[in-house]
Amino acid sequence: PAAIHLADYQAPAWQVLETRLTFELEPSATRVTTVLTLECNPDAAIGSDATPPLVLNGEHLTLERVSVDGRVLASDEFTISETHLTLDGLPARCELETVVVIDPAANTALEGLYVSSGMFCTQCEAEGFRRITYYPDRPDVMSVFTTTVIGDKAHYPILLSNGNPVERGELEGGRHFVTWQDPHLKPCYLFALVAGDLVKHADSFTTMSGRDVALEIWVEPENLDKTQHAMTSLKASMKWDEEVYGREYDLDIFMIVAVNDFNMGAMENKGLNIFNSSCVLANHDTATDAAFQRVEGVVAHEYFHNWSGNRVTCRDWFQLSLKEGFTVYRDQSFSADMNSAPVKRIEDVAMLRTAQFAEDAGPTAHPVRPASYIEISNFYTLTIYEKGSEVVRMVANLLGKEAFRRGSDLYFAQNDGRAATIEDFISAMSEASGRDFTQFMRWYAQAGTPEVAASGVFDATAKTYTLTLRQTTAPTPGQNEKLPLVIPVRMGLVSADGHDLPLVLEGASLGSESVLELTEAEQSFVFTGIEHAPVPSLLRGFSAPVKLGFDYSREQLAFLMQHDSDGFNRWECGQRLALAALEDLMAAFQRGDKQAHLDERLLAAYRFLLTGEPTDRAVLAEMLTLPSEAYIAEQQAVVDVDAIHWARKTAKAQLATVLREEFVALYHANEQQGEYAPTFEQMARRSLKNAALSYLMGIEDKEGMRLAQAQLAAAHNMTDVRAALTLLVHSSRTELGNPALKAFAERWSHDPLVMDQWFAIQVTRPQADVLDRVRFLMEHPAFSLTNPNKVRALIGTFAGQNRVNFHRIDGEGYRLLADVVIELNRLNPDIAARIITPLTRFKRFDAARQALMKTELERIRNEKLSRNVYEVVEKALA
Ligand code: DPP
Ligand code: ZN
Repeated sequence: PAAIHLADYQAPAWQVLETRLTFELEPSATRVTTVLTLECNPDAAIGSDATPPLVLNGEHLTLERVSVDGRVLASDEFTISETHLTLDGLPARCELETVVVIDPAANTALEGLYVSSGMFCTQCEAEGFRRITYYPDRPDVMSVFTTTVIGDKAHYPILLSNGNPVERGELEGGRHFVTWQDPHLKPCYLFALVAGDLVKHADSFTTMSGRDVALEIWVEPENLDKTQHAMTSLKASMKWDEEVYGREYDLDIFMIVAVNDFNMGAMENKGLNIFNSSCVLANHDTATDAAFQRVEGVVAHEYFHNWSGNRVTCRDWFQLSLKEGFTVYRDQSFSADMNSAPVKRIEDVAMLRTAQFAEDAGPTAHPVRPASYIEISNFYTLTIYEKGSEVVRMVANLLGKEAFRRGSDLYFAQNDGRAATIEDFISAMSEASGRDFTQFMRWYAQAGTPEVAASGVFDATAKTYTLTLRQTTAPTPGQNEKLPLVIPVRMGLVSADGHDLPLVLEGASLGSESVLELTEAEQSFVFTGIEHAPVPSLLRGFSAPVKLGFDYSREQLAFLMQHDSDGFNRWECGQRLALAALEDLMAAFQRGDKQAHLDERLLAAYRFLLTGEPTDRAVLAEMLTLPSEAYIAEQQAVVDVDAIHWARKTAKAQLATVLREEFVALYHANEQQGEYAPTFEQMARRSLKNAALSYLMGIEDKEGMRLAQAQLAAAHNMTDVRAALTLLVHSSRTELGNPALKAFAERWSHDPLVMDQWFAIQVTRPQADVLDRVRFLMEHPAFSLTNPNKVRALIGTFAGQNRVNFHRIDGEGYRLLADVVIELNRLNPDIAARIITPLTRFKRFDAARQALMKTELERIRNEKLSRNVYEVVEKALA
């Protein structure tokens, strides 16, 4: 397969003025009749009357008929291949009709039109529409769509598509139809169709200009009691986007449909969002607090796309972060406003620094705007989404609230109804603020995580503190030379009594906090009027997506953890202190010393957290969580999974032993009172309580055991049930864990989303027998390789989160994953290419593991590979 390059972009030769689709639904043979009103773009015409060829994409389609302006074409009047339909010599304006037959029931790739739990649904982004009909399947071709859906009335009483319903009626043979009209220009990746036996949760929203919008969440009947949170989140999102960005909804109806088999989290199709059921369904019996927050975030994300993505779309797929980075930034800001803002920031940064940094340091590293790809589905990545969001966040912070809002207003005004580029976004920001973004644009072009080395010198005589910042970015595949970026470093200087000192830089008073802009490879900043040596607090709020190094003593870290005025940095300094203590234990493990003691300074810091002034509960729960194994691994030159696992487990046990009474007290202080509600105050209490329980269970404390069993039996809500069940199943006490698992499965076998949790709990068991359990569970009736959620819950969770067992030195974990990838490569290439990720990171491990992982990658390479898996494996082995 060949790569596609951004540099080769050419505007489309033909536009589609109007698209009329008719679907005659049958699971194994759906007929799609497409009428396109086409117009040749004036610049593309060859000479005065000759038109360029019309090249339409189309895959897995059986063509029945093509006609132009009412005349059926003979088979020598067009060219057809496995991927294209080409017509020559068309009039500059014409009407093209095609009739194709497709097989949705056999579509296990879940792209295009497919059947899930007996209903029809679609996923067209990025290039699924070409599996539905012949079409110029590229985002810069925008058209109005009219869609008629015809289906059996008994099986498919509900027929949905984009826009507004304009006509419906009965047909012979027990069939009926509905016609939908979408007046907004859209590219075909935003097309959607749903047909099934569904029920709706209906509500309404009055927009800022006073229009009533019907809101409908469509689900299978048994899920109707899991839709309230999504509806509440949707209304909050609509309101927030009006208030914060001035964006109003633009159709009379907004629909969400929950689907069980879905590759992504959700999809922002115009007026008809289709959601993975895991990102929309939640009630307190079946979903954890984390799931509630995911629902809120994803509902907001997809809704926000109505402007950042749909009204203004992307010119080509290289610009994907134009809509995704911006929309993630928007949903992160929304969630911060709805919940605890510092905790939201901590969670987002923790994810970025483990998963995205690892991606940016691995074989598939790519810029936020890639220069080339083989399969675009492989580029729905943490870099495009999360790093893309960090880049927009830097723009927002550099401009300040008001200028950023002027910039976004201008961007929407200038590009409404257009397919835009990242330059269009940045130029609106520049025009609105007067700021020059020339150098800043390197963030979009350069892959890899920049490292900023900071050092400080205090001069008692001159009363100065000189902070020197040096930036470097390591080479990434295909990019050896890296240029200096614009790195905003928000910072303060903290005095010995814990206060921010007034900052004076080159005679200018900056207040107690400043944003230094590092633009060169190395720069020094001299602060004057400093009487005593300060402790610098750097990169507050994680003001840039970089790795910042400063040679803090552990005393300084403990000090900042208590005194930094920036909540994010208090957490960050606690994490740095914990990391240092964990690295001591890892070193002890590596020299065979299993008696090593945890650094007293970390114990003291924990004692301070547990007994000091009560602070924000939600932040406290984060601060009481040791860095994850994945984050610790990210900080090592060579990852030693066993040392990391042992160190973290040992640190937890020692903390629990010394601070047992405090953890018991913390548990009781945060026990549930009253009805469950998905409020962040309640969530914070639950996470604190369950953090305490987790420490107690880390030493299999008797009282902890009793509390866990009681919490499980009380079954007050899934957050508490799952936490208790996980701790019991992960303990050595199988006589407690096994019956609990069995009872749980009996209670919940009818609910696929709960069974996904049941799988995840078991495959994260740290004990060595877990691999047999994974293989055993793959045969369980509730598991299915064709369902992406099951694959993620069982295989993805095992390979991604059970690091000691996935990286077993006998290579069995690797073999298991490779076996699954090989099967999925045929069934669902998109999921196959995602689930393989842990194997591609082999360079981070010791030689023995590297060899084992490479062997499995080579075994995969010997298969007949999909483009998706081919691209990832080739890059990994390059
Ligand atoms: N549906 C995916 C998302 O919203 C891709 N657009 O990010
Ligand atoms: Zn998105």
